[in-house]
Amino acid sequence: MKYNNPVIPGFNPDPSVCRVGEDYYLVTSSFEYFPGIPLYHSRDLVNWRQVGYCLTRKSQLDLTNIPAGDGIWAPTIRYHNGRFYLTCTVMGGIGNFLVYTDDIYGEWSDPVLIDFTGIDPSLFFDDDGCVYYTGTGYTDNKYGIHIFRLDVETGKIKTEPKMIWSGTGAYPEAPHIYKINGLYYLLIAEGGTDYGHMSSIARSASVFGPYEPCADNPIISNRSLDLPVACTGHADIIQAHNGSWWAVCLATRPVGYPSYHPLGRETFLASVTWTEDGWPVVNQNGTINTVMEADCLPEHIWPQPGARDSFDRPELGLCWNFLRNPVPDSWSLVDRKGFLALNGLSSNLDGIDPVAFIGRRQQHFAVSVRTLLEFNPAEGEEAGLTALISNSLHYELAVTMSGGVRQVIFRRRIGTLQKVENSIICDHNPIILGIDADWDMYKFFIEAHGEKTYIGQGEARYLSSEAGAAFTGVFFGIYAT
Ligand code: 6LW
Repeated sequence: MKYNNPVIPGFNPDPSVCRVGEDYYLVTSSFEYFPGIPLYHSRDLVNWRQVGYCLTRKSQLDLTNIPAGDGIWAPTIRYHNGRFYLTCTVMGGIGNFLVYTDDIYGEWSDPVLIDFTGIDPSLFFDDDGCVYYTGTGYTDNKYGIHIFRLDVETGKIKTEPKMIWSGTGAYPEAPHIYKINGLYYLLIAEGGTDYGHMSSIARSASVFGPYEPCADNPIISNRSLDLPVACTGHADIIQAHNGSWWAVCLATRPVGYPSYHPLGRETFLASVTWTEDGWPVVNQNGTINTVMEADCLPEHIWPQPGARDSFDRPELGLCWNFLRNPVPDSWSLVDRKGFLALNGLSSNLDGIDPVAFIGRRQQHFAVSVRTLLEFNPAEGEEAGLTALISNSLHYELAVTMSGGVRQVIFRRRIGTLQKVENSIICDHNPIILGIDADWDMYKFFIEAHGEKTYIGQGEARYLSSEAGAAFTGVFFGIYAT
């Protein structure tokens, strides 16, 4: 049967998956966005629906002053004895921690801190009741995969962290341990998260090693191949309820030349088979594509939320994110029914101070975005629509008042280069602000009385990690300042 990748499109890197009976739960990294760690649910591993976020309270995730690209890195989700555990790192914040919940549709605990300096933590629950923590860190200036026993209740480290593998190349990261047929398998990412990304595996009779690398490493790699998918790696594997095996991993869909990927790193799925001597083979030959052939689980499709949000429910739809923690009075769904009210703050999209912003991921290359804005700006006030990948890479179309003149402006910021490229005097209020996007260009327009006027455009290439954004993907957002 054929299925399409990515299975979760738009910025959704570092996927980790667990199974409870016939239900699958998957989490991805969310960096400087709040709420933190989107949580997805599936019954067939191909079709996913978002059911919430793991970190929904500031007591769980304080993103104050967190720069773009820091924040939530690489969560791991595991299910053990009726409880879900999630371990993760807040870069630039509390470091490594775990949270847990007994109700996947409910709230997660406050963080339990884990005193290990490093990234990409994972948990492994052994049959004898011992819990092991793996992560990437340093011993004697050597970067590699470390393991120690953990008291999962208190977060206390019970054995000295031990380096167990440094992989086969650069940047051994994202370790996960699985016990399969009595052997401990250690799956890692390597090569850095860019075009050299890959996944490798090793195994041992003892959880502390020594680990023997698979002769066929890397087991996932699209390096140097002319495919529509690149940067494959950072995987988690799982046995499905019918006995089949699968890998989820991150990958990108680069476009253009030299290539770039404005949608960020997305979540991909591949089938896994096993060799006679017990090594996993991902999608027959370790490569991953947009169209895949596999013996899939019976299809289970979810109704997806509509593309339009009329802001007429008491809660924000799950697709919406804030940049860092929201300032409580900076937004409201009840001030005016059917509207999202943004109360502009003094800071804007260029910094890392609190900003009145609500956005959603760009999930497809060819999209059209529009929002109706009603706004009576005072001098210097501004509200608008942005395509943004970081505080130093964004384009926006905004209504503002300057020199006593109400106008619509189109501005681009690319690194330290910043320019208002167009401004037109405009009295329409309300006004529709829109973006027509494809893989090449974001074209910004206004629409009033049914007439569409393009105001400016910006290359998609400069809203990408190739242009300097770290780790994330493009958001479409509305903001006020
Ligand atoms: C992630 C790590 C990585 O923690 O990128 O280069 C980091 N690899 O595995 C952020 O996604």
